[in-house]
Amino acid sequence: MSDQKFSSVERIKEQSDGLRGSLKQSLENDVTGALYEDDQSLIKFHGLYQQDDRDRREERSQKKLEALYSFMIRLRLPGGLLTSQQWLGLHDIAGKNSTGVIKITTRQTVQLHGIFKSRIKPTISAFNTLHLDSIAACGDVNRNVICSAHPGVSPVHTEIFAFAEKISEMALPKTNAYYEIWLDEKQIADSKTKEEDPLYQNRYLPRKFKIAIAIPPDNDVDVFGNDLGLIAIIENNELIGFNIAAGGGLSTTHGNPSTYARLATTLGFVSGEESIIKAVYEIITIQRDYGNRSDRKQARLKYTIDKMGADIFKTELEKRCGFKLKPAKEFKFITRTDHFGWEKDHSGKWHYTLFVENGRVLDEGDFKLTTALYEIAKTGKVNFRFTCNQNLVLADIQEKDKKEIEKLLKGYGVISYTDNATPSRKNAIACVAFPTCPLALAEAQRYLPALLTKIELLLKQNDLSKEAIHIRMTGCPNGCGRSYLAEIGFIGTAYGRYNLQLGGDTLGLRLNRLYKENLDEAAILEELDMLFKKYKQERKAGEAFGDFTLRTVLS
Ligand code: SRM
Ligand code: SF4
Repeated sequence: MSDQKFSSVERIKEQSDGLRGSLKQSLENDVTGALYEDDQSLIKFHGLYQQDDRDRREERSQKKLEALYSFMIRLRLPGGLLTSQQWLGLHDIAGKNSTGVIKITTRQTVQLHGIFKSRIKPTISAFNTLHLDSIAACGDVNRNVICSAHPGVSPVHTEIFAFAEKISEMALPKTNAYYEIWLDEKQIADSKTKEEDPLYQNRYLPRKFKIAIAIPPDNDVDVFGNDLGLIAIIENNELIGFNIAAGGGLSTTHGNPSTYARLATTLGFVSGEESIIKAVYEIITIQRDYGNRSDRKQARLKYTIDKMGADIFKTELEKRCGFKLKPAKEFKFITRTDHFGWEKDHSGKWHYTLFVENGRVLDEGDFKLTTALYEIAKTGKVNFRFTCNQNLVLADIQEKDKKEIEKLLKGYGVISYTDNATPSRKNAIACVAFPTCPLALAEAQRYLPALLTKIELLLKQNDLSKEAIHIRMTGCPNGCGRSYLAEIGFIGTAYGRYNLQLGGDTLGLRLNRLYKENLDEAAILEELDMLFKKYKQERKAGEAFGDFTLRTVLS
């Protein structure tokens, strides 16, 4: 490894003094809305991204003004849970410091956009009073640990949610930088020795690292799309351990054939809390030690595993763990769709899962979702749990409170909004893309709703309105909306143009494939119309659209 030419981010991490860099000085510099260049990389480890409003780039450049810089913050929220109190706080912070839109992400947390440099500290400080942080929500470390979202469906759900917390804690960087920079805590004189970080050392990971916990029969987390997937094995209502899968990732780069999407490889089964945490820890250390640090396009665990070979990877893991993995246990996924509407759990509490189109909580026209959720939070009688499909579960509602919550949901039109959305729309996911994402080549969340209206018409004309087809769109091939696991995946190639991917399954167990390249809207609709007609006429009984396209047009 020593003669490798490291990427520039490696130098930035290593010289960052525990992720401090010159962030303090960057913040104090009021000549620009931006940070110093190296700090733009470092701030990600603190859960923030520097962005600029791409809708206004040209106008600003014509006026010789610097780009309109602002920051996006992403909370670290293992398992995606907020109390009512925390939701109220989030609502206020969003209104005061950001665009006001709360964006539920595909990794079960929330992002706020449009925070000016001077408002970062007040934002983080306000979150801190709510016992919330954004540490390691981004950067070359373990990210938000996600977990199947349906609370209390079985008695062991709570026990499994606790694993998301424990793993997140275990994999936090040990530096105190976040507290010093954003919350004005004093640097401890001997912080260097106090901050020893055996997991990340001073080089952190070669790249981002993602962990998901699936609770069968739900695969709402798309567990095999993660660097590390844990599948809970439950027998006789008891959690007996987890199957462990490693090396998933859902990103590619246009024109770079050495990049690919990959499903995680199942390595085996582990039981006992200590052993499970140990196995997770050591998978991270292998990636730390063997991951590619010179080419960031080859740095994710999926490439490390393919380079090492899955068997050698497993042997190394067992050596580091000091125990052998047992053969993987049987399990069955039957859905990855959110359980919309009311559901009662084993303890008698109620949950209402509502549809939030592309995860955007806002008051728009007559549909005032922001206000509805604020009023619901004010009752103090619900918890808020985010799903990895960008939706929201109002959770843990007592029988005696259900009527009150239902009245609010009905009054604000949330129930009819959820009920009236077609199954395909409810399953759809779109990433953020324009105007904030610097990597976007095409629109996603601002465009998919309108495209879906046209697709719904085609489905209706073909008597397919009741089909719950998984349709996902991303503004570039990075795959933030997990388009490579969709039955119909749209991947942005240029403004207004998308690759059309087909053949994914309904459970997130199969990647889709490129069907047609670089289509504009008219071409997309023409292709889909043809495919829907064919599907209607030639499908086998019960055959899902993704299975059908795999059999007929991709084979
Ligand atoms: Fe992502 C980068 C948004 C889930 C793969 N992702 C970005 C950035 C931060 C752009 C950037 O680097 O400057 C986007 C910010 C846009 C904005 O303005 O908010 C962004 N990613 C998102 C979110 C918000 C999409 C959404 O609409 O929900 C998701 C936030 C998740 C979270 O809360 O942590 C999000 N990103 C994903 C997923 C899906 C998942 O993890 O289940 C993937 C594919 C899975 C994977 O990682 O393999 C994903 N994002 C990427 C990549 C490609 C990584 C790679 O291996 O090459 C990038 C670009 C990069 O890292 O260089 C990226
Ligand atoms: Fe941005 Fe691309 Fe991710 Fe969409 S998929 S949010 S365009 S990086």
